[in-house]
Amino acid sequence: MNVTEKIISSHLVSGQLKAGEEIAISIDQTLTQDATGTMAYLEFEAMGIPTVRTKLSVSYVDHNTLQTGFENADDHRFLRTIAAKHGIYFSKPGNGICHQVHLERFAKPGETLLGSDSHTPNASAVGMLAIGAGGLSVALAMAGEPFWLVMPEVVCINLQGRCGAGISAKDIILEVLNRLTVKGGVGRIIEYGGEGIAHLTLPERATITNMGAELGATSSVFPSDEQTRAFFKAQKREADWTELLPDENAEYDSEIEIDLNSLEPLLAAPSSPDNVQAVREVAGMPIGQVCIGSCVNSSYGDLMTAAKILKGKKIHNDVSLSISPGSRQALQMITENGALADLVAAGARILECSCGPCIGMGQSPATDTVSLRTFNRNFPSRSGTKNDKVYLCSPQTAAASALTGVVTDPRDIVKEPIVIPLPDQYMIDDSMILPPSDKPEKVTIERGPNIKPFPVKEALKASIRTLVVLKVGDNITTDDIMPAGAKILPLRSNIPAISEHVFSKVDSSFHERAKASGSCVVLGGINYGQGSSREHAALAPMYLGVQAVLAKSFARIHKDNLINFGIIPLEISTDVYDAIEEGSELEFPSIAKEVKEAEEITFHDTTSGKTFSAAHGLTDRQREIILAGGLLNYVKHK
Ligand code: MIC
Ligand code: SF4
Repeated sequence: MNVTEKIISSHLVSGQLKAGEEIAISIDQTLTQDATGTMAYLEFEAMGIPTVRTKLSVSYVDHNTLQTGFENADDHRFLRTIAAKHGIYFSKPGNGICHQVHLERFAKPGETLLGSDSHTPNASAVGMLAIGAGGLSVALAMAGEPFWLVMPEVVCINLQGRCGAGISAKDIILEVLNRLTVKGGVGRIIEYGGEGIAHLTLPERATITNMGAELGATSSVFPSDEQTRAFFKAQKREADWTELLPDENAEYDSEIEIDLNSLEPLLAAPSSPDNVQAVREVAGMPIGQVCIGSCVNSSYGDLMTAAKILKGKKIHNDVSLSISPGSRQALQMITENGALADLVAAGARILECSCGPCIGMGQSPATDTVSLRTFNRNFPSRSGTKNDKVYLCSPQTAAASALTGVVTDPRDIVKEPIVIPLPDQYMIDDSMILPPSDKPEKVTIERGPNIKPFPVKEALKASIRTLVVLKVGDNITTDDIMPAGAKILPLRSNIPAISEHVFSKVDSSFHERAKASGSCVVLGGINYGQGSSREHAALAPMYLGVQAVLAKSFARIHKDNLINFGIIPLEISTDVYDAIEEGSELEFPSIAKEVKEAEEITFHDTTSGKTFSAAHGLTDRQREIILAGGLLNYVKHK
C-alpha cells in the first residue's frame, strides 16, 4: 500500500479502496477558522451534542482579525465561549494562521484531520490525511460522524535531485501547477516520494501540500520519515511521531517525475495559480508591493530566508513590503534571534500573525500596480483591488525583488543556496491556546447581534420552475460566488446580510434578480466552485432561492457544499451549456422522482421550447440529502 491507502484503510467505515467509489472515513481531528467557524459551531450546536466526539478539535482565529466594528470581536468572543463549552481548544487571535499553528502543535502522522478551510492539507506534510471541507461536514465530524467522499486516485509525484541556489519548495509546487493546472488534482490525492524529498524540511513539505488545494486535489501527502521526526523533536512532540512509509511495492494510479536540479524560479502570473511563468521571463517589470506571509510561506524558515536576503540592505523606494508571520512561535523566534530587527531595518511593515492581505484584510495594492506575494491564490480582485495584478512567488524571489523594485530572479542576488536548518528546539509557548473548560455547564455562550440563525431549506418539491439568473464561464471560484475582503468577511455569521454580496463582483444585480425570481438556477462551465471551502458560497445562494447549479463540471468541496445545503449540482454537456441563455425559464417537471430513482434529470427550456437532460451523479446518500432539503434536515430525520 501507499501512504494514502494505509491511512484510509485504518479509518475506513464504509466502502472499498477503489477509485471512484463512495467511502466514509472516521475523523480523528478537526480544525476551524473564524470565517467558516462561526457557522460550523452554530451547526454543531443545532445537533445538540454536549462535547465533541473527536480526539482533538481546535478553533482558530486568523482571518477576521481587523476589528473595524463590533462584528469580528463579537465573533471571536462567541468562538471562545462555545469552544470552552463543547470540548474544543481555542487558538486566540494573534497566535497565528490555523494551518501553520496546527502543523507546529497538533498534526500527527497516521491520523485524519478535517478542516473548514481548503488549505487544511497543509498538515498532511507530516504523513497524516488532512482534508478541507465545508463547515457543516466539519460540524458532523465533531459530532462523531464519519466523513463521506469519493475514493480518489492516488498520483505519485517523484522528486529527484535537489533544489539549487535561489530555488525552493514554492517553485516545486508552482511546477506541479504548471503541469497539472487548477483542475488537474480533482478526484486525486497527490503523494510525494523519491529521493528528493529527503532534503525537504517539514515546513517546506507543507508549502507543497498546502498548494495542492490549488490543484483541486482532495489532499497531498508526504510519508513520515526522519525529517518528520526531526521536526517533531524540535517541537518537543517526539511522542506524537510515528514512521509511516509506503510499502516497497506500493502502487499508484499514475506517476509524475520532477527533476529538482533543473527547476528555475517560477511565479504564477495574474490571475490564476496555474498561470505559471519563469521569473526571468518577466524580470525587470516594476513592482509596487511585496507581501511575505500567508499559510503557505510564513514559517520560521521562510521568514529567516527573507531576513537573510534583506539583512543590511534597504528595500526600493517604490516598494511597500509587508510581512505577516504565520505563527507567534515564528514571530517570537525571529524576535529573539534579531532577524526581525533586520527586516524592520530594511524597511518592512510588520503585520500581525494572521491571513491579512491574503484574504483582502488590508494591504490592497494601488491601482494598476504589480503586487508580488508569497501567497497561494491570486484570483481576480481577491486582494481587494479591482483589476489587480498579483503574482505568486517564493520568499526568495519576493525578497530579492523588494530590494530592486522590479521582478528579480533571486539567483542574481543569491549565489549560494540559502539553507535554514530546522532549529534544534523551536520556542514552545502554548499560552495562547486555551483548553476547553473543565466546568462546561458553567460556561455561557456569548453571542453578539451580528450572529443570526442560519436558514434551513425545505424538502425538495415534486417539480420546480426556475429562471436562469446567471451564465458564467470556466473555473469560477468561490471568491467569485461569495467574495471576501475586509468589508464582506465580517458578515460571515449573518446570512441575510452577506447574501447581498453573492456574485457582486461578477454581476452586481445578481442578488436582487435572484431574490425577485423566487426560484432560480446558475449556469456554469468547467471546474465550477474551485478554491475556498467557504460554505457561504452555497448557503447564501440557497437563501436567495438558487435551486440547482448546471455546470460542465464541479470542484469537490463546493459540490459537497451545494449538496449539504440542498442545491442540486447538475452536470451538463457543452451542447446543453451552449443552448441555454441567461434569462431563460427552465421547468423540471419530475425533479424529486428523478433524484430518487433516475440517473438523469429532464428539464424544458420554456423560452426556447427545447428539452434537455443532465446527470446528477449523486450517490444514494446524497440523493436522500437533496430530497430532505440538505444535510441538516437529513441528519435530523436519521
Ligand atoms: C481562502 O484562502 O480562500 C480562505 C479564506 O482561507 C477560505 C476559507 C474561507 O473562505 O473562509 C478557504 O481556503 O477555504
Ligand atoms: Fe488564510 Fe490565505 Fe491561508 Fe486562506 S490561503 S487560510 S486566507 S492565509
